[in-house]
This record gives sequence, C-alpha cells and structure tokens, in this order.
Amino acid sequence: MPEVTVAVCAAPNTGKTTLFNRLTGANQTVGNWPGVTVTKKTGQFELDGQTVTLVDLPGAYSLTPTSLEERVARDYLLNDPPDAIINIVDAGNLYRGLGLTIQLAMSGLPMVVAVNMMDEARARGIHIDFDAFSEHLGVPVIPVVARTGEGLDRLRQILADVLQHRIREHPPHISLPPVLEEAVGELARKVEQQVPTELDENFVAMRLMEGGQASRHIVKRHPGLRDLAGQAIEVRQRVEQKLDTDLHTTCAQCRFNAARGLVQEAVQLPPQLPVSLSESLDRFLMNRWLGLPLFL
Ligand SMILES: Nc1nc2c(ncn2[C@@H]2O[C@H](COP(=O)(O)OP(=O)(O)OP(=O)(O)O)[C@@H](O)[C@H]2O)c(=O)[nH]1
Ligand SMILES: [Mg+2]
Repeated sequence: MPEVTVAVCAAPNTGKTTLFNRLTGANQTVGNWPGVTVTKKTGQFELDGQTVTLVDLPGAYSLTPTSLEERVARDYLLNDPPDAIINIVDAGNLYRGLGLTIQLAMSGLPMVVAVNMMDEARARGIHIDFDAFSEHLGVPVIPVVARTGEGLDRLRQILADVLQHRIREHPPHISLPPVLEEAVGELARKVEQQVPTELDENFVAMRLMEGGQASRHIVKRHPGLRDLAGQAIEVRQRVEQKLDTDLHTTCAQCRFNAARGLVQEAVQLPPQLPVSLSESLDRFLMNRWLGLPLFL
C-alpha cells in the first residue's frame, strides 16, 4: 500500500492533538524529537487505499522560530517536507494562528486548513465566509469540530484530493515593500532556473534571505543553491539598509497586514458582541503594537 506523510502544523492550543487522536485512533507512537525533550507523536490511518503517517508537530506561530517548539516544527518542514499539511486555526481566535497559516500557504506544499472549534464560534454568533478565506489563501479551508468529529469526513475527503492531485497550490501573494518584493522576485527566478524544489520559489528565496538554519536546511537538500544562498544574504543586507528595518520585522508586519485583511474580509461578528470579544478583535485589527508580536 502506498505511504504518504501528512503533518499537523498549527499555533499552540488550536486542537492539533485532539484532531490527531480523532484521525489516528489508537494507532499512535509517542517519543521525542531527536536531541530535544519535545514530545513527538506519530500515528497512522488509511485513506483512499494509502497509508497516511500523521505527524503532530509542536505548536508554532511562525516558521522563523523564537522557541524550541517552533524550531522543531520549522526544521521538520524544511528538512523533510511532508506530502501535505493540515493546518488548524481556532475559529474563535482566528488571527492568533493566521501568521503561520499564511506562511505555510506560501510554502506551496499541498495543504488544507481546518477551522476548528466551530461549536464555540457558532455559539458566539461568529460567521466565517470559508469561500473567501479559501480564495485568499489559495488552499481549501473547511470548518470542523475536532472534539466531536464534526466535519472530519469532509476533511479526510479533501485531504485525499489534495494528496491525489498534489496540486501545486497557488500560494497567496502578500504585499511587500517594493524594494523587498523586487529582491525576492529576482532571487525566486534564479531558484526556479537553477534548482526547482518542491517548495514555492518565492518561499525558498525568503528562507535563503533569512539565512541561518533555514537557509542551511534548504542548501542541504538542494546543494545547487549554495552560491545563491550566499548572494541572498548580501541582498538582505541591502534591503534592510534601504528599509531601515530588519527583514524579520518587515515580514512579520506584512503577514500581520495580510491576516488583518483576511479577517476583515472573511469574518462577520454578531451585531451585539460581548464587550470582551469585540475589544480583543478591535485591539488586534486596529493596533499593530498589540497584534504584531504574534507574527514575529
Ligand atoms: N470546544 C471545542 N474545544 C476543542 C475542540 N478541539 C479541541 N478542543 C479543546 O481545546 C483544547 C486544546 O486542544 P489540544 O488538542 O490539546 O490542542 P493542541 O493544539 O494539541 O495544543 P498544544 O499541543 O498544547 O499546542 C483542549 O481542551 C481540547 O479539548 C473543538 O472542536 N471544540
Ligand atoms: Mg498538542
């Protein structure tokens, strides 16, 4: 039976393990990720005549790690990209995980987004336009309630589709300052010409500019990109000088703006919102200094 690997990758506390348990049942192995005391859970289930190995990745807000858990998730995705990703967001706290969702969608890996905890969102009168969401992200987006299993048949079906067609998704375009946009585009063209990878070339260009471990992982898999990785660091320095901001902050700001646009477009709040929720959303939407740190 053919075997494929699917990673569950999402922000902390979005229901990754609940969904993982639902999909794999008792068929699980628990250990540690190599060299660190972070729990690694893998499990298996059958889907459309193939064996899916599901990997429960530690919670992450971004692929530019600031914690051990984020580093484990980033290293796994760049070192050994899975055949597909299941990303989860919490329907009641959509923006919290969207920075990662946007980055994952930009990777070009086959992916489906499960909007979890729909039971709570419905009870609070939050309405989500899944088609708009999906159109903006360029990947299928579906509602689920991992706790009860609602929506999981559809999730399996869409995952099977995504795996079968291995469609190269259309990664979302997030707007960048022109000088960065141009630099990424130029590097991406070189990536595409030199060494086509399973990852989107713009995403690879960004990782090469980021340098450090992210760039080393890519070069390890694609040694032909070694020279370009060196050039990318010079390009980054030039861009940072022009923008007078480091690349990490600029990119986080751009993801934040994209997430804000997405929430404004796809989420409708009830007219009479409990004050606490409306305040927390407003604070996120209106105040970059409160919302931005989640995207760094
Ligand atoms: N209401 C509701 N609660 C859910 C749902 N899915 C998960 N939860 C709850 O959300 C909490 C977090 O779920 P987990 O599955 O542990 O989330 P996680 O993403 O694995 O968390 P970390 O591994 O700590 O990042 C638990 O209390 C779950 O019972 C859901 O669909 N609806
Ligand atoms: Mg978990």
